[in-house]
Amino acid sequence: MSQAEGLSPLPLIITPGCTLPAFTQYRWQSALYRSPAAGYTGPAIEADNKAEEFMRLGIIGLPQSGKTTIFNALTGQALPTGFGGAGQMEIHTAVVAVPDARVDFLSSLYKPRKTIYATVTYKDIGGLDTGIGEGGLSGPLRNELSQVDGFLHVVRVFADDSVAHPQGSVNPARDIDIMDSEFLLLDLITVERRQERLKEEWSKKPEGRRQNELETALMARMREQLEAERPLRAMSLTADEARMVSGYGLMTLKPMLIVFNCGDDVPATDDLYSGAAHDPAHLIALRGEIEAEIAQLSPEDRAEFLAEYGIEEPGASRVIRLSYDLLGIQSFFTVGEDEVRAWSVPIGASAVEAAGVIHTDLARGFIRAEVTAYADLHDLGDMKAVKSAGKHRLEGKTYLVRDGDILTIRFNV
Ligand SMILES: Nc1nc2c(ncn2[C@@H]2O[C@H](COP(=O)(O)OP(=O)(O)OP(=O)(O)O)[C@@H](O)[C@H]2O)c(=O)[nH]1
Ligand SMILES: [Mg+2]
Repeated sequence: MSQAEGLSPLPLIITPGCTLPAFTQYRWQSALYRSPAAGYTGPAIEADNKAEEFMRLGIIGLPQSGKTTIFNALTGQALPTGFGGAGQMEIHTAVVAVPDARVDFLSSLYKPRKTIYATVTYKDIGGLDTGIGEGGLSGPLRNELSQVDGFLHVVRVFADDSVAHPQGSVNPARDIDIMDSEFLLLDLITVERRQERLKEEWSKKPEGRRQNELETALMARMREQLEAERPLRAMSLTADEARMVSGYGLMTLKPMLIVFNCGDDVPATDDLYSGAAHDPAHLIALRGEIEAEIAQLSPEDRAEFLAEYGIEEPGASRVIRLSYDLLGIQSFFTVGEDEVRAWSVPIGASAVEAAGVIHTDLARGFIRAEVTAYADLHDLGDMKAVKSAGKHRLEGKTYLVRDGDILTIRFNV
């Protein structure tokens, strides 16, 4: 088996319903209606890419699993690795441009003054260990965990006698279970506290009883789910329900990508995990140390190195692609001589919502969206050809944006 084959495919275990569109949807709405930053006077296109709102991924895992190594691989940083923190909280943050060949093409076509890629924020969150679920989680650490939109759980697979394993042996499935149980326990505590609170409020706030009843029912369902040792992300919640709990920092509600940190000699990945708690589509094997080295190389050296190790695509790109999928996000583009730019919106976003991501004024004064599919522009070569082929459309507010749409918003404020 070649090394490239060894990296994939991952085990096929079918788990129903491990994504949570309703939750993503709520985050999206809260971002959409945020007003522009105070004192903002620049042109519409200069507005912050609100995609960062839903693309914050927390890298977690047991001590010494390779979190910082993977962080380096994903972000091109060269932070020191190795045991230093002794289980203490240590956070590193990096905002990374999402590589996208479509943006490269559009940029070569329009030759804009600026080319802006979508971004994803990675946080290396060190400090998790066994026992956190029993109240051993500090406030600041809980805050960090609450604020990310999803987790990359780094699981040690590499064998190396010089790196101590906190559990004494390498056993990926066990380590996944450990972190899952800790998070289940944390959520159970959160839900129980909320249940007590709701009981107290019942008599104190008669005016809020209707809402109280709705939430009490939801908490009972969540408790049942957690007691059955199933993550909350596997429940189906309505947008209202997701909104009710969005401020509670429920850990198992967030989507999670399992990252197997493999050593040089890639092991067979089939028997790394066979549980039902994770969607097989959300498991990925990376060779952390090598990937971190690759991320330090110049583009030319990188191609050579990848070929040498039989790696078809750097892990960083694969993780980003999976993260889009994990968080239910897609990209659309705006083009012009001034700027070619990628924007991210949740799958299911309408044209007016997409306009609002560019600038709230565009949503407010929305008239129509001019829409071209990236593939049509790519195949036909330029916008003139697209138009004469009848592939350029006008769409209204409720049009559902598709991945790769090139949008021009007509608006009037
Ligand atoms: N052999 C080998 N060693 C690795 C690999 N990935 C990480 N390591 C080593 O494992 C040790 C821990 O890596 P880190 O990236 O610091 O792990 P961490 O999870 O950030 O550790 P803490 O933050 O201290 O919990 C370091 O000595 C790394 O060099 C790998 O793929 N192969
Ligand atoms: Mg670390």
